[in-house]
Amino acid sequence: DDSKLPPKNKKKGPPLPNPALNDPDGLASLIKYHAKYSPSFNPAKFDPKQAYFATAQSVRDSLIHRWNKTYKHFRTTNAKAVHYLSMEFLQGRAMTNAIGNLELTNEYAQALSKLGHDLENVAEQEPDAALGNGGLGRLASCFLDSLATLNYPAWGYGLRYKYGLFHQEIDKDGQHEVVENWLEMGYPWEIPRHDICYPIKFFGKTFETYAGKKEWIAGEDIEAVAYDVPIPGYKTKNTICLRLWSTKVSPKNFDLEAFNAGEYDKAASLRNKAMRICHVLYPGDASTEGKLLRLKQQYTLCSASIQDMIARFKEWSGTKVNWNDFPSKVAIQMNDTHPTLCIPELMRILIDVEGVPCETAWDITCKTVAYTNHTVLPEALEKWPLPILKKLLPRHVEIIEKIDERFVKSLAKKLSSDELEQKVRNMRILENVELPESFKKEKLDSSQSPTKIAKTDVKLPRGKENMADLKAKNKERDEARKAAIDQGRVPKPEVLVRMANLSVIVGHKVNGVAAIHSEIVKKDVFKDFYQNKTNGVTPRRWMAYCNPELSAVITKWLGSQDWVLHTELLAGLRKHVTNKDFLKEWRLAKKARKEKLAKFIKERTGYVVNSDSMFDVQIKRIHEYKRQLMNIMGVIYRYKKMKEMDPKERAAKYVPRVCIFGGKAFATYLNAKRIVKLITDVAAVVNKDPEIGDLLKVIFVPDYNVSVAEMLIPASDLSQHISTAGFEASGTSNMKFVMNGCVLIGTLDGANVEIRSDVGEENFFLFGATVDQIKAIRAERSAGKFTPWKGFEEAKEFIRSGALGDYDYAPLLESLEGDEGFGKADYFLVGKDFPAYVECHEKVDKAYRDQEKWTKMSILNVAGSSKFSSDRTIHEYAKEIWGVRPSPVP
Ligand code: GPQ
Repeated sequence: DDSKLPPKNKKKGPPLPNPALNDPDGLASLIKYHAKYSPSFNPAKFDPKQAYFATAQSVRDSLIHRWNKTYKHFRTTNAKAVHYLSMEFLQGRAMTNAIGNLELTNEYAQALSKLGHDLENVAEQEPDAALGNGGLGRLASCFLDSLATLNYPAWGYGLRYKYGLFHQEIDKDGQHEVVENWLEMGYPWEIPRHDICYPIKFFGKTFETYAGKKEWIAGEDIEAVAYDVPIPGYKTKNTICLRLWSTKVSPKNFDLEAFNAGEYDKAASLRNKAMRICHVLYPGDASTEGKLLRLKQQYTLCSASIQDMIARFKEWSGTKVNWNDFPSKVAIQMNDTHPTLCIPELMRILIDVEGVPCETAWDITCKTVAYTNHTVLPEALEKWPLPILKKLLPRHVEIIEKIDERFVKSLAKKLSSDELEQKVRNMRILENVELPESFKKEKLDSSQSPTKIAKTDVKLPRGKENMADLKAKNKERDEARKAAIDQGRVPKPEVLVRMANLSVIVGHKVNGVAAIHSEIVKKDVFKDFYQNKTNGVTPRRWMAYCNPELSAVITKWLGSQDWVLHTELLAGLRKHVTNKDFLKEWRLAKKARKEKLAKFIKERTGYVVNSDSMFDVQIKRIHEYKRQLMNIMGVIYRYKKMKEMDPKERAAKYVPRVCIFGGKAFATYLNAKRIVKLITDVAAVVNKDPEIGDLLKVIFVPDYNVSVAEMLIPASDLSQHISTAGFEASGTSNMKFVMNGCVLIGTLDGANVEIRSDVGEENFFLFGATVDQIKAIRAERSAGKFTPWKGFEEAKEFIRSGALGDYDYAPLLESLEGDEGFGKADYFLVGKDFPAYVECHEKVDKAYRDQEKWTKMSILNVAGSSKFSSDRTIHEYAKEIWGVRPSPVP
């Protein structure tokens, strides 16, 4: 369409326009310039895709400018910087965020409109960068936004996966995973840095050289090359760097001889091996090959990042490198245990390459690294088989074994012999290894001076067991086990490396991610210097940019936009809560987003929903502990009851609701996939029932990702955070919903606890068993004493009856049945909590009928959301863990 072409650039040649950036005409000419001279697409076309790429290029120019200034400034001040290591960054789209943080939203909207385009539509052309699975990765991305905004010297380090999280397709058989080729059209936000490239080694052997020095000669060599993504802060020049590593081989590893002999696969085999490392996010690790690949990924991230930090430290130190200064310049935060290999890698480089004495290297490493724990689910705590780790990283295993040995010795000096064996077994890094014979001797010889490992002082778990009994039982069990192994009746258990234990032993700080979670981990992980850092989310992306309508109302009534940086100002909304005009504007803003969502739902699913209905939303990864199953069974129960009533009674009892679900199931997690299928089956039946009409609709939004969340969260009235108590470490979408004036229904789990206390108990729908009740509930059940509520049985019966089609739900229903057994006995207490859950939803219906009251609840949720800004979280980490200070670019 010629009419959409940018007006012809009158000047000859490509001198870059240098407009005042706050001038829409100048921006328009910059966009035109890029549309014309960017080589990646045909200049004869200027459709929304091209407009997106050209606009992105123009924004990128500004970002690079600020980014260069930022690191020049950091270099001049040489202040301590934090390095956030994470295997996941769930960035989502970048453009709206970048333009917003540069405070150029209106200018870009006008510029694009002059060129015949609409900013929102152009921004939607961008594919999501989904280099993460869920909460953990999105948290890392929120942290980068806050680090930049608050002017902290910081780096993000991750991997540049060719294929990020899979694209979810839904059909009559349920979920299918399809690769998401997010890099296909090029990613305008990254800057390839071919000058920043480090060798990465795998396999091979270690050799003793002289005086106990070690040399590791590798069996496979690859290279990690940096791709830098600038992360702009809001209302500041500071723009920090997310450095993503990609893998390759150096050209010398390409076998030209083989290629010329026609052996093409052989010629390229090393290259393929190297490229494979960054192919996909979280490759399946059920097989040994899969484990090796995942370990290679983790090690690549750690080794390249540590080498980068060391190179910078040396360069910035000039001629006099003092390694003892390293911890006063470098803080490393490990986002869960995935980057734990940075511990032995830092020690290896210090000792073997830089010649630092072991004791000093140990001391430096401990002072540098800190660890965040994100789960108490045992299956999510990483353990690697020792032989696999040893094969891939022989030198690192030696270092890990040394750390383990020292730790065991230090425990021996501290604990009484009664508790010793059990504690050592629980706390040491290696699992399933016999205590060394010398161990008992060490124990007796307590006159030795304490080793330097003394910082790993432990606080013992407060078990109430009778120690003598326990000891006797353990001894009996151990002897029986040993005899069975000796006689070959039972295979010798594999030795495992517990990454969390390694992180806790070495890290100078360990933290959980919400108050309740930290309490639980403190009991299990038993560390004196244990901390809580309640998660947070960035109010830029999750309020200002995704919900401009509500943000405008907030800004108007607070009298300024300062709340975007200072969320404590949101409390000021409370004093307007009786003002009718305010309430009306609030409702209209929410309504505008609901209409947008209704349109989106129509496009994505074909279903038509009424935007006057209550929008009830549960979006997150599909997992049994998150209990989407309880939600959909509640919907089934509601539907059944509706069908039993006459229309009048039905309309009197229930308010019209749209129950919306979204989330991906891990490809091999069958019960999660069955839950997805169940939701879509219920939707197919309910949505076409003319008797029910608008009173109940069920929607499964396919391919849930960051951008879908940005569409759903602002439009929600009610959202569900209903995990079994004690299982959700924090949750972060709960915070986003609260910030968008959505009321929560939930259990006392994760950050719900703190949210409820901050927004007020009367503005939160609470139900369900609490953490301290769970054990007794399970015990009761295994004693055969639990009788499920008849409503729960009815819902199960409905699923079993075939009313939803012929899919086999038996395995899913079996997980809810029986008193004992793996994957059975309703481990996540759906049946136990179900009656309270249904009752709580009845309260929600009643409350929603009074729209004025509901609007007040909605406002009070936003007013109480201040603490959940990631700015607060980052300030806490900076002060209490990293020891870094803001350093704004002048
Ligand atoms: N979380 Cl261990 C993940 O998203 N992935 C993981 O591998 C682990 C934790 C989540 C956790 O389930 C949520 O409760 C937290 O809110 C989130 O991490 C961020 O801390």
